[in-house]
Amino acid sequence: MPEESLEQLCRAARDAIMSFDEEESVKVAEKVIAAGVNPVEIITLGFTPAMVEVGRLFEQEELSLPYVIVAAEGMQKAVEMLEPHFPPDSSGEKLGTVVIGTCEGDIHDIGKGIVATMLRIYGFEVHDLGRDVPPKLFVEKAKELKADIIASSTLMTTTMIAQKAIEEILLKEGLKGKIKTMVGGAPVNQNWANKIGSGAYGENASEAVEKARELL
Ligand code: HCB
Repeated sequence: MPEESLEQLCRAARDAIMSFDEEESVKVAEKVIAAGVNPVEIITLGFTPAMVEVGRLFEQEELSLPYVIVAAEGMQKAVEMLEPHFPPDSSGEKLGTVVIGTCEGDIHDIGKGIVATMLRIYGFEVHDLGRDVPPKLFVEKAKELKADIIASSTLMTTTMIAQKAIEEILLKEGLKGKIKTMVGGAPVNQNWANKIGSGAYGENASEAVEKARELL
């Protein structure tokens, strides 16, 4: 069977997510590995835009929750399979250390996972604390690991407050500005970052890498 091109595989990744077929997402990941195509391209140009589209359709009430769950699980499985095949750090040197996680009360972690992956690929040492992470833990871990940046993610308006709490803890502990912060997630924007005094806002994973570099 001839190897599939980057374009064909991106289309297959998008189709797998949009057809809510978890097994198909796994099959696409297998094809990507077999073809030796850069998996990062498939994640950023194939899976991610399709997942963003799923989010848009769900918000417009054109999709119900079970579809979203299947799409999300398919994407997560594919990313897990592709991760060991990522190219080595492109920079060749460690740029800085980042502690990343999804804020307390929030279990959405697909976007956070993509940001963590992209930061690693571009030369950051990344410690992913997972999801439902209390503000205090972000700061404790950043101190323990001598991290340069705390990157927090939140997908719900109700959990955005945790990002403000991180700034308050840093201020109280005299660490504001010493440990930089970056915020992200669908309800977050630059105004929110300015309002709470965060160093940066990342609209997507590529911008998150750019902003993290600028913070150092
Ligand atoms: Co969920 N959910 N959900 N959900 N969900 C949202 C977020 C709503 C907006 C949908 C809606 O109602 N309109 C909504 C929140 C409403 C609000 O805030 N007011 C919502 C809700 C309410 C809920 C539940 C409460 C539903 C329920 O149980 N009734 C529940 C949450 C429970 C909880 O957290 N305690 C829930 C559950 C789920 C799942 C499990 C079905 C699934 C999550 C699976 C998972 O993550 N493991 C899910 C999903 C998938 C979504 C939507 C549809 C898509 C989110 C997503 O993955 N987008 C989302 C609708 C939406 O966002 N439009 C909906 C794709 C990724 C790639 O984009 O924005 O996450 P992203 O990340 C980007 C970007 O933001 C940036 O880079 C990423 C990559 O480009 N970025 C950062 C992200 N983090 C960053 C951090 C940085 O420092 C820098 C940049």
